[in-house]
Amino acid sequence: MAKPCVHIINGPNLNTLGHREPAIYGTTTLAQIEGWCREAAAGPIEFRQSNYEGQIIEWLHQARGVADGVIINPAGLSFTSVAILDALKIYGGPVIELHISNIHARDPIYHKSLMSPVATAVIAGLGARGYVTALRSMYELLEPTA
Ligand code: DHK
Repeated sequence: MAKPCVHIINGPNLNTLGHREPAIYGTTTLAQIEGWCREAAAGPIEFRQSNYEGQIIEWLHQARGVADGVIINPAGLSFTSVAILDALKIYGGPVIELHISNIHARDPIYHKSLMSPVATAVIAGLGARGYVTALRSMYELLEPTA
């Protein structure tokens, strides 16, 4: 495979990382996370964030046939958006669902992600560094080394 292309998609409110509930999300900004991902990248990546469900859906449609893998933090839309769930099915490639926090240790409204049944893997609770873990894990999924 040519250098794998990975799209990283972030949902609502993640643009406020850094000052958003630091006790839960830490103080790392999304721009810093993007920098970490670009340093760790072994191929082309797209790193995007939107507060709008439709924009996320458009990006997932665009990823079909382009991205070898998708890493998505749907944020609050994880628990409500059947439309994003359907768009993940349309994309059809490997998906890692990522949450900075351990959603299962939080309020019950955060316990059931609609996306998880179609995700190849779910990472939750590793904090901002989880993005780099997800990227490295995606490369391993795409090109197993062991
Ligand atoms: C991010 C959000 O914005 C929340 O709505 C989710 C997720 C958790 C995260 O941990 O990255 O519940």
